[in-house]
Amino acid sequence: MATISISPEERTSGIMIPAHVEKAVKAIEEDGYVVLEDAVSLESLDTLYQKMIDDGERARKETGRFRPSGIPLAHPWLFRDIPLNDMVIAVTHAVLGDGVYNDSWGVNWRLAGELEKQPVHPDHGPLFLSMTAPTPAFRLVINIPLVDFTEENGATEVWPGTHRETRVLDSSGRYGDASLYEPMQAEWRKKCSPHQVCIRRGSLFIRDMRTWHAGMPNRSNQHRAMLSLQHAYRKIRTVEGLAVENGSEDFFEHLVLTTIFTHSPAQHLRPPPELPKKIVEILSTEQGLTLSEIRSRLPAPLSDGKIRDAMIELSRTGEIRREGAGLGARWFRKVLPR
Ligand SMILES: O=C(O)CCC(=O)C(=O)O
Repeated sequence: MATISISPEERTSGIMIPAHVEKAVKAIEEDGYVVLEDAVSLESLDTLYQKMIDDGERARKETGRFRPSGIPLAHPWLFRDIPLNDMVIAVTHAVLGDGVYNDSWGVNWRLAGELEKQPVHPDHGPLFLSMTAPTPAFRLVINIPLVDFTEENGATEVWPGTHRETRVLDSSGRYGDASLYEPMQAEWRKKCSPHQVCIRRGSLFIRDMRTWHAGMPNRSNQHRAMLSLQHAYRKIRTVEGLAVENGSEDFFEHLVLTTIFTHSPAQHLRPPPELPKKIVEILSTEQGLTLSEIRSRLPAPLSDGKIRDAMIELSRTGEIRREGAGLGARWFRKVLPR
């Protein structure tokens, strides 16, 4: 695992030494990811984690269950060394070039006692489905743990080198049909030694989105949270945009990194959509349904947009999970700890 220790001088000045940038670029090219150690202040991380835990616990009073919260994209929870971390930007700019932009920001939770391993998957398949040589990276994920990452609490598993896989997993280039994917996994397992990224908080890892990975069981008694930002090459179509609180946009100004916004209300301020419970009920009786099968079982017709919003909300709070991609994806209910 290539690890770069950020020095106090680099952190204070926001300028990463060229040898560190070069090492990071090489690791992303060869392994599909790199760790930057001590790149973020603990104060920023701890304040954010505590706010998200408090929000989740408040929900427990109403619903009886901890509700994993989205990231608060509003003052006073905006910390420059997280979305505008100069060390991260130095690396993503070196890989993706001028015009690099950030259009996605989320949180991956593994709740205390959540014992199911997530299926191993890439977040994006090869860019061109007919190529036999891999293209350079075009989208990078920046994963920032909010707690120390250990084997016990579900540090993410990564599969080094798998960003170079050019075989098409399915038409959308993502998880693919299990019968095709399992032999490929057995093949890669022999040559790439998957391992968990056990790093202290303050450290982060930057991953080519094609690199296979999985959320792991959390056997500890602390909820594990990890921020997930995406930086993309300027000619790649933007997928989301950050839902920041109105009036916070100026905070995101940066000479190198452009942030893309959406105009929906900030995620943590949005009330949960009303439909999800019905979908959870349907998945309690029948697991592994496609979206159209779920739609056909709903008591009243509902627009695809509303169903999609509900699925996003339920995935975000960890109640359901997807296997596969596109219209063929199948949805499962997860058993969550209380
Ligand atoms: O939670 C994790 O460790 C990984 C989750 C993830 O990256 C994903 O769902 O794509």
